[in-house]
Amino acid sequence: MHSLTSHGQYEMRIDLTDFERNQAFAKYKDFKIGAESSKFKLTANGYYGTAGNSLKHHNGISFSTRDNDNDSSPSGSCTDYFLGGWWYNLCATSNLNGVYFIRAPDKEYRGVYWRTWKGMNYSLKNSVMMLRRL
Ligand SMILES: [Ca+2]
Repeated sequence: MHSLTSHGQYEMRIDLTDFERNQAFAKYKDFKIGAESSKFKLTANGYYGTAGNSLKHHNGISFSTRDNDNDSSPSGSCTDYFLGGWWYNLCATSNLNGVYFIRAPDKEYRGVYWRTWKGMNYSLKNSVMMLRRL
């Protein structure tokens, strides 16, 4: 992803679907993933769409996994709670790599969510991230 987005300008479109078949999208006109040395820092600017900008809180943040804590929480690791890998800040207003649930999450905020659309406790049915060169 870094290699791709470091050459030319890319946009990201994220399509979200809930369990009632409603859909929403978020599009970012300027989307980049930084080099490994930046720990794959996210750049997501130029939002427009119907889902709201739940990547805003994650813009400029490095990627964290369970064995690599790069979040903004000094006292612990967001991934200990959220389990998936993401650009965790303090910690997440979106978490598309969260745990997949068919019903409500077993713990608060642990599902696949996009706060500005369905809140943090609605675990989405489907999400698709699509990258396109402009
Ligand atoms: Ca931390």
